[in-house]
Amino acid sequence: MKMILAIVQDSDAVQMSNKFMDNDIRATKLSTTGGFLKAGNVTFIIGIEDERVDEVLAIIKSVSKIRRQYLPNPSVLNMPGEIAAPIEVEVKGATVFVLDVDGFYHL
Ligand code: 2BA
Repeated sequence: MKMILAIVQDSDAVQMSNKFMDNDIRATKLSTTGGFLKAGNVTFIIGIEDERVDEVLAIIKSVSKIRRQYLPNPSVLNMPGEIAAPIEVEVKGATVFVLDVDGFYHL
């Protein structure tokens, strides 16, 4: 068995949750916060048989979208009147970890 931890953007989370349900994939959804942007994202915890990992990854890939976010340029924050281009950050569709599971108990 594997555990998949998938960090996805808020905007894709509902559709992803629905796809997991439709495909009988059990998942737990956590509200999380990215350390860099300090914006909300969603982390799914999925316990799954080894042979279904690719199926889960395919669903995550099909739903999640790469998006661009813009941050104020910190170099001008203390200079009133200065205009500088905001910093562009590309947020990937999903950040996914696949872990081996030593034990699984559903008591
Ligand atoms: P955040 O930490 O808010 O990062 C959002 C986006 O900001 C990142 O997109 C990346 O494009 C940029 N970024 C992050 N740290 C940076 C840095 N030190 N310098 C410059 N740019 C930086 P993604 O890489 O697609 O990450 C999306 C979200 O996935 C992250 O949100 C974080 O919540 C999670 N994540 C990404 N890599 C991770 C990792 N190795 N471990 C745990 N969580 C991770």
